[in-house]
Amino acid sequence: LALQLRNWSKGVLSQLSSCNSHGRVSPVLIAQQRNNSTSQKIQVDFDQSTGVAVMRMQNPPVNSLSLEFLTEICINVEKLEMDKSCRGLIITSDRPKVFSAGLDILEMYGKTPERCAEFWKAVQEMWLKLYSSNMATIAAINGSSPAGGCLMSLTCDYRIMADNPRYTIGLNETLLGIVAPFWFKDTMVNTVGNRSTELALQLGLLYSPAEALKVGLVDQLVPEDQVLTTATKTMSKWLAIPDHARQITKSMMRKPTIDRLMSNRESDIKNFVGFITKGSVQKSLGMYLEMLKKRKA
Ligand code: CO8
Repeated sequence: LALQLRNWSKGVLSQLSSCNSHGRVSPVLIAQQRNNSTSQKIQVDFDQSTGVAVMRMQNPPVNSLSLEFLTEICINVEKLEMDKSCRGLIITSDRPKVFSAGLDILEMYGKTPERCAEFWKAVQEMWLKLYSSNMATIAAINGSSPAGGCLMSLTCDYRIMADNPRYTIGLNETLLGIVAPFWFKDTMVNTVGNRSTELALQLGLLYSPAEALKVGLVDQLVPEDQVLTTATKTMSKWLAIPDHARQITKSMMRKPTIDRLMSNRESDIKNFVGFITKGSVQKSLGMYLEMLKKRKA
């Protein structure tokens, strides 16, 4: 089964990688949009009457982004993107207390260089698809959102977070002894500016919701039980803008950042694999995993 899954995701990812310079996908893998679809780890509810889809992540325990999960996210986003009646996408979590724990650390620990490369390509793909989406996108952040989880929410046009001081959000890579790559950094700079990014990335800052609002990492805080309803209401404001004007504006703002990764994908994969397979980095990741386990105990 593992082998089948691996081959399947390989095939899908190689198809998914046929993006144009905006990260938009050529008409491969075109699937007619169904109203609702549920895969094992993702539930998509598409409301034809509003043109808004809600994508719920349900990858227990903490929605960590494994190769398999990233592939499912890409497939679901692509299906929605292809359906011109879908104009808005809300991303949220079905798991309690966590939006996404970020990249699956186990995908970066003790893995072969080939597998690491395959994984990283999927991380790139997820970012490209979401950051260049023509849909209006809102992250309904109903739990903690470290590292890759924060990156995923940063790809959206607007972020609404649950006002619960126990939750945190940020690019905390340095705490794991790893380094956020240039396109993580660019996405953060585009959102909160250079100085806040410099502090956040070097110190691996994980912000409380109130702090995140203050630096502009999220746009709005609401009580936990109102995250999704607020996202839905906010989406209608975004969809009141004519699509083409909003889309061209979004592309104008994001294209230089997207192009930068598009023209450096292979070297970025090489850098990642070279870095992550280093003995010293593996040791740091091992210690971080131990710390996560101990903290639990
Ligand atoms: N990957 C894999 N497993 C994880 C992850 C993860 N990111 N996060 C948590 N887990 C595991 C835990 O180890 C634990 O496993 P087990 O049940 O076997 O002990 C299980 O998930 C549940 O975790 P918790 O008990 O900690 O759950 P809580 O609800 O108490 O807390 C949190 C949830 C806040 C999300 C907490 O788990 C946490 O802080 N996790 C770590 C988050 C993190 O630091 N992620 C960083 C990932 S790296 C990344 O995304 C970008 C990398 C860029 C690479 C660049 C290299 C060049």
